[in-house]
Amino acid sequence: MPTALITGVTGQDGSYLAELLMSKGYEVIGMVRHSSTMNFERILHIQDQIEIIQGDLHDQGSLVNIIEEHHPDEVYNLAAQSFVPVSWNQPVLTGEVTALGVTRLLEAIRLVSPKTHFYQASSSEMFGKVQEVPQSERTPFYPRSPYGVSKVYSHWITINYRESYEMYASSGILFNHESPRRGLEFVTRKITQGVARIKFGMSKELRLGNLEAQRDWGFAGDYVEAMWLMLQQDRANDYVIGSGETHSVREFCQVAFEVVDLDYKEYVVQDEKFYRPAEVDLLISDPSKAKNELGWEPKVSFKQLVSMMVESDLSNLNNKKN
Ligand code: NAP
Ligand code: F7E
Repeated sequence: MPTALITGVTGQDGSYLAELLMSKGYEVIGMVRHSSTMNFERILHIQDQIEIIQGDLHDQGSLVNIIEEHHPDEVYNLAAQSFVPVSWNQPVLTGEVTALGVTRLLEAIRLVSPKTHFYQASSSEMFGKVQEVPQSERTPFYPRSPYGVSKVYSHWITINYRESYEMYASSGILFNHESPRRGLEFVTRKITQGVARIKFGMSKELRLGNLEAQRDWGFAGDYVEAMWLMLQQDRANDYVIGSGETHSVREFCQVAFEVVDLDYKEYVVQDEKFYRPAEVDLLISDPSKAKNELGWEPKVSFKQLVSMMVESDLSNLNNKKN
């Protein structure tokens, strides 16, 4: 039975990846950081089937101990401070976790278990002020936030460990991926929960920032399959993972409100509070390398994703009401 370590197992992607790996017969070890209150909402249903261990990307010793104890065949590094606006308020913390944390984990693997296959969660935020449309593995980076800058560092340190030490270290440059498990502060979930609240008469309006930003959105459940496929290849490599389509935040609102037969223009209010100091205006992927080499393609369309998220939030609120 292969063993996989997932950092960030309590996050959106961690929960879907744990489910996928278990379905493939892996023994899954999930690393969680200490907190005074448990934050296992996304993994409650599988908590008994995975081994939960404590560790933190800030703490080198905890990472060495975990790798020593488990010698995992595969490590998926999904842990990060991943919310872009927070990265301006806490740039040093974001760099410590999202950038340097990756070096700590790579060092632990290099010293203790150098044959382990390593996956790094790179991001389309690295393309930032895009230098090319669409963006592929060859597009130069121009990050626009401390988060994006941290992800560029972690991307290159992953490549550097591959080239310096012949470690099997791959990066997935994933475009935005969403689901009913998405954190409430990200725009898609903020919109779908907002739609459900308005439908049930619990809110009168939805306050958002820049409605013109365009993103290449996909379903997280599809994207964790690509992570796994990357670590099954003969050689480590880097892959862009996305849908190849782009849609504006405004369009997301329109489609989400249409699911409950409402017109977004009557409820969405633009609020400067949610504008960013530097915006990423347009992201659209060229995922052809992943299609050709991994045989990966997304299954859930944009409209299916929006409907899935709205329906889920309607059902969540309905259950709470009853
Ligand atoms: P998420 O929901 O924000 O999950 C982040 C996870 O990291 C959580 O489990 C969090 O634990 C953990 N974490 C934070 N700081 C940590 C620390 N110091 N030590 C150990 N764990 C820590 O993120 P996601 O959407 O699942 O994304 C997964 C990864 O992919 C992230 O690296 C993200 O930057 C990257 N990514 C995401 C997308 C996307 O669209 N979702 C696209 C490209 C790349 P707590 O539960 O304790 O907070
Ligand atoms: O913003 C605009 C905002 O916070 C998307 C992370 O997973 O994907 C995610 O980063 C867009 C931006 O995601 C609001 O200005 C408008 O243009 O949902 P988001 P993100 O910043 O694209 C990448 C790939 C990651 O790697 C990250 O970890 O929506 N927007 N109004 C808003 N955004 C938010 N959050 N809230 C608003 O009210």
